[in-house]
Amino acid sequence: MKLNKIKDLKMMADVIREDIITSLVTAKSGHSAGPLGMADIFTALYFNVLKHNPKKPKWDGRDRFVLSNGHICPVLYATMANIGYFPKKELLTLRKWGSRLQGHPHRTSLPGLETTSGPLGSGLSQAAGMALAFQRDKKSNKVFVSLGDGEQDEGNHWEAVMFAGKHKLSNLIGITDRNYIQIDGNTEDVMPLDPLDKKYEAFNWNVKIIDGHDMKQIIKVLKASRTNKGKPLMIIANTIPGKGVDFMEGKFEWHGKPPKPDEAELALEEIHAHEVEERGDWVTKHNKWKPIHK
Ligand SMILES: Cc1ncc(C[n+]2csc(CCOP(=O)(O)OP(=O)(O)O)c2C)c(N)n1
Repeated sequence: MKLNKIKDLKMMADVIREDIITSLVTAKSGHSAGPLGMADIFTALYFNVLKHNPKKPKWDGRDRFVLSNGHICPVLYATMANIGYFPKKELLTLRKWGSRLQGHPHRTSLPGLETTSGPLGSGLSQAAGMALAFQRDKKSNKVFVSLGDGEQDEGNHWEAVMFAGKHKLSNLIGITDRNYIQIDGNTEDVMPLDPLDKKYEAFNWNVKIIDGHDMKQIIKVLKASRTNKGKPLMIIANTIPGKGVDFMEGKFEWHGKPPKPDEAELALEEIHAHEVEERGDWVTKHNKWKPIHK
């Protein structure tokens, strides 16, 4: 299912946020801030930009999507379920024993996952390898990779940055979740990264900086990335951790904990109120993309 209208994409992002909250409160563990912050970008990727087919996850012509910041997988799972990779009710098994939806993604368990991830700093190397193979085979597939900002404290990440710059991997598109938080504080206190754009430019990358919650801008830049030329592209997406849930927004304390039941209720109310504000009564009457808690 492709969504072309900005209002439909925004609505889907809200449904995905609701599903993230519901899966986390059911799991009783997991990460809240990163997944909520990246919901708009994941919606844009899977519902508009990526070439992929949920019914044929191994289709050769597909783009590759690598989740390097594996801990934000609740947003990946919620997006994949909404677009049809697996039944939505399976989101309620997040982090359970035997579930296909582990706390960090396990490639061979779930169709549609390109890599197993969790150890930070390794996704860009994997994605660069895929991009180099496509470049050598003269194939038009693109490789998109989602990266945390705190993740970029890892030294091996920068080896891959150099490698991709050297090989001019213009089919490689990185998306940095620039939310300025990591596990125990602000990124600039823990290990300063700014000016991040200048660092990538120095390593021979193209750079675009976007507002990671402005759906129009996200779609424009992601679509344009398909014709990126000469160098790899890093999209630095300024996002708000916990976006959509007032008491979580901007707080690093929500990096790695789930909402309690009363907090989840508040969060769901707030996200639903946002949907209604955006689309009015249409939401309650016609919402064809029902979140799992309804
Ligand atoms: C190699 C490695 N070291 C440590 C961790 C534990 N860890 C998980 S998430 C995280 C912080 C990552 O920060 P960021 O990439 O900014 O993610 P965000 O807080 O935005 O979700 C850490 C240290 C890990 N997963 N892998």
